[in-house]
Amino acid sequence: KKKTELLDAAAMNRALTRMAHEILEKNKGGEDLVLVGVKTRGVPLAKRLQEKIMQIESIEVPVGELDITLYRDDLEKTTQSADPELKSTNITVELTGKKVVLIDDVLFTGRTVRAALDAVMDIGRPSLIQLGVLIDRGHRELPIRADYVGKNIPTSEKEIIVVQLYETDNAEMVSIYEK
Ligand code: 3GP
Ligand code: 5GP
Ligand code: MG
Repeated sequence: KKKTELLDAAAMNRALTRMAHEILEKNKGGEDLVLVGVKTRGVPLAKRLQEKIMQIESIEVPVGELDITLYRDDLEKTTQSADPELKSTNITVELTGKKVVLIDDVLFTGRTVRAALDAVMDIGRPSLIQLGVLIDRGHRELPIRADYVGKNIPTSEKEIIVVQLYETDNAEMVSIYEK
């Protein structure tokens, strides 16, 4: 019920700017990169990174979308018995031979990313796949880690990170709630 602000708009923007630089540094530029946002909030984040990469290196990196949904009606339960499943994709760009950077808002158990990896590899054969997340809240249940992290926020199982973006929430803030 109690809400604490962790990142304001300026801090989020700085984190995303740094991530864009890190993506370009690690991949020696934007050549052959494809950003794939995981819906809902991974998509606007991927588009913002695309914009920043354009500002930094004047290269347009394509953005695709994956919709991966947890088939459970109870978001209270943190550890999942049900696995997230792919609902839809909107990736028109070729992935084979490309460097795919998956982008999501929050990394938690890693199960969504696992499903995203499956989906990407069904679509094509990337030369490599990396992961960028705005928030890593810990509690991994799979051997998955992010290459680019906006902010590490150690959480308890009972806490929820709320990510609000202008594009989806008419607000720009990351906060933490105690359930
Ligand atoms: P997103 O689609 O932008 O990722 O899962 C539906 C929404 O509920 C997600 O939005 C996510 O922000 C929010 N959410 C909050 N807490 C949780 C959680 O513990 N697990 C999942 N899967 N989603 C959560
Ligand atoms: P995972 O599959 O790693 O357990 O969870 C990752 C997905 O669930 C992400 O798409 C993320 O949006 C959502 N998620 C998990 N925990 C949280 C959380 O505390 N806050 C928000 N906003 N999303 C979460
Ligand atoms: Mg998400």
